[in-house]
Parts: sequence; structure tokens; C-alpha cells
Amino acid sequence: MTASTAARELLTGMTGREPEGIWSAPGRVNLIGEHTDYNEGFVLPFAIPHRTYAAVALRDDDRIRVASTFADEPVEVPLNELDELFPTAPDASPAVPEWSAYVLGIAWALRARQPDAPTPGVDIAIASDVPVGAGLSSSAAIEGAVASALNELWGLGLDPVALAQVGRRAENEAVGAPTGIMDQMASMLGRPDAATFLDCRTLETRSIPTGFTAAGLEVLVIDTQVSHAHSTGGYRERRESCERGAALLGIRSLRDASISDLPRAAEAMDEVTFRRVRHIVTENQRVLDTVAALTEQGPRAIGELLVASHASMRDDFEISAPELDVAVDTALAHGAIGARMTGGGFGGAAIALVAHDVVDRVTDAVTQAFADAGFTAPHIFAVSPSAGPHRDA
Ligand code: GAF
Repeated sequence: MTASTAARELLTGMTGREPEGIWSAPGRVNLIGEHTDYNEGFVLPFAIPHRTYAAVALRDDDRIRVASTFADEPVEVPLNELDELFPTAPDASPAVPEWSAYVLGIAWALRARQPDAPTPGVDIAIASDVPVGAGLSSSAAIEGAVASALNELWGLGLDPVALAQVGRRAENEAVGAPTGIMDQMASMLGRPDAATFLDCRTLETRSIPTGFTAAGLEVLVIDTQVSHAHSTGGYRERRESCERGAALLGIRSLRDASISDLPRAAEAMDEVTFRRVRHIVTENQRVLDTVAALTEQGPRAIGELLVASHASMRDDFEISAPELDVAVDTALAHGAIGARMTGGGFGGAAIALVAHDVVDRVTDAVTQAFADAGFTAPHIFAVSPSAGPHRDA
């Protein structure tokens, strides 16, 4: 059964009615630019074919009920009580099951953004084929699908950038994960065959054709099966280090530092904070260099930048994991043009840029390397840049 059908059946099972519609939004991989988003820097993600579906029916009262194929019980609350649930206190867990906070948080953030709009009650059923905990942004996919549905059903008229901002607010303030805006923008602005170059300070975007297909290349996702979560320790700690580094440099954010500032940074702070700063500063430059390489030379020219990005995350930002390093090193040793971990880190997935004719060799080698190391078998599949949210039915 497709995830779209699963969402529809879950909704009709819960309500006895057909949905008004089914909306979907994609997950993403990030080609390059990691942890730069909350430093007001640059990122270059693309939406993937894996999507989350929200089947939605209007109710004749003012309640919201949400169900998901990955939860036992629906969660139901009056819409006007969402303000009592959110925002979730920093370092606390949401007062509702975490999966439902993504959905309820969108309804809350939309109502807060347009307080005078009529917002009738809704039943929402969620199903997804975006792997959860794999660093492919299943959360932004839920947020994008629900935000698109409610934007249309409530007649709010918000544009994709505004919906991405709503998604980020839900994630930060309802779920309590201190993330940047990359994932929501990547999902909302997804386009076939192009990555989204995003300036996270201005929210200006540019579609950058990747040229993977024409160059005979594939992007393999190597899902390590090591689950991660951004509402927990490491991600928040990295964010705090970046803020400390910017404060010690006397700048608003690390976006305002460049490679020529690094000697001064080395003098101004402890060694660990300096390495965190160096990752962000060099990663921002790598994003710009990747955009230039893709535009001027094509995708075969970006391999070294991907490899340098991984080394920086492994050694300076220290967010890799043994499984991610084995995935990257093995892919490169067996013919990948470039490879790096993608997403927040501490688990999740790596990507490898490989020519069609070495896909099997790389897949087999990584699978074997995981077995040799005693790791859980990875899940390896190809992705290509894909469309953003749409109404499916
Ligand atoms: C996660 C976050 F949600 C993003 O905002 C971003 O910081 C990413 O980690 C790291 O680049 O996906």
C-alpha cells in the first residue's frame, strides 16, 4: 500500500468520511552546508522522492484530531487550547506525544501567524515513506504536508517561504528542537533536477541545476540505521558553541566571519570552540564553491568539496559517527566521486556521488564493510532532486 493510500485509509477509518484532500511534502538530503543554517550562512539541499502524506477532513466543531500510522492512538484537542500546550519550555518535552507536536505545532503556528482567520476544526491522518531518524528530514516533510493542507483548507494564502517559517516555528517551539530553517525550506521549495541554494540570513534562494542525470551520476543515500534526534544534547551544544564563538569575535553570527578571520579566532577562544567556528566558516565557503563548481564545471567537479566537508564535520565539528565514517571511506575507496554525512549528524545518513556503473560496487562494498565492522546492515538507495509539496487528491 502506498503512503498516500495509508493516510486516506487511516482517515476514513477514524472518521467514517472521505478526506477533503491529501497533501504531501518531501524529505531532503543536504548536498553541502551543514550546521550553517542557524549561523545565518549558506546551504545547498535538495528535496527527495520520499514523501509524507496528510489526509485531512474538516470537522463541524473547533477541535483538531491527529492520527499517524506510526502511533497507536490519535491525539485530540480543542484548537483554542493549543496556546496552553505551546510553546514548549526550553529543555522540556512537549505536553503531547512528540510525533503529534509536529502536526499540532503547525496548527498552533498558523493560527498565531494569522490570528483573525477562521480556522475550523480538522481531522488529520499522517503516513510517510520518509525514513524516520535517518537524517532525511521526516519532520520537515510532516510539517510541509500539514502546513500546505491547512494553508489551503483555512484559506490563509501563505507562500512557501512563509510556510517554511511556520514549520520551523513548530519544530523549535512546539517540538522543542533548536534547529535552523534549512529542512523546511528544502522541502517547501523542492524542484526536480535542482538543488536549492539558500542564504539563511535573507532567505533568498536560487535553484541550482545539479546535472546529475546528464553526467551519468547518482546520489546514493547510505542510511546507517543509527537513529538521531535534534531535540537532544549534541545538536544544541554545537549551536551554543557557535553562538559563543560569534560573541567572542564580536560579530552577530558566524556568517560574518571569513577564512581570513580564523587566525584571530584561534587567539580569541579555546581550542574546541575554535574548531567549531572553523567548521562553520570553511563550510560556508565550501557551499559557495560547490554552487560555482556545479554552475561552471558540472557535478563531477564537486567531489573534493564533499570530502572536505565530511572531514570538517568529523574532525572539527565532531558530529560524525563510526558508521558514517565507514560509509564515506568505503564509498570513496570503491569509486565514489565524493561522499559525506548529511543532516544534523550523530547518526543518520551519508550521501555518495557515484557514476551509474559503480553503484552496485559501492553498494556491495559498503554493505560488506558494515558487516565486517559488526554494524547493523545499512539501507542504501538512490535519490534524485524532486518536487516540493503538492495536493495529491
Ligand atoms: C538538522 C536541522 F534540522 C537543520 O536545521 C540543520 O541545522 C541540519 O541539521 C544541519 O545542517 O537537519
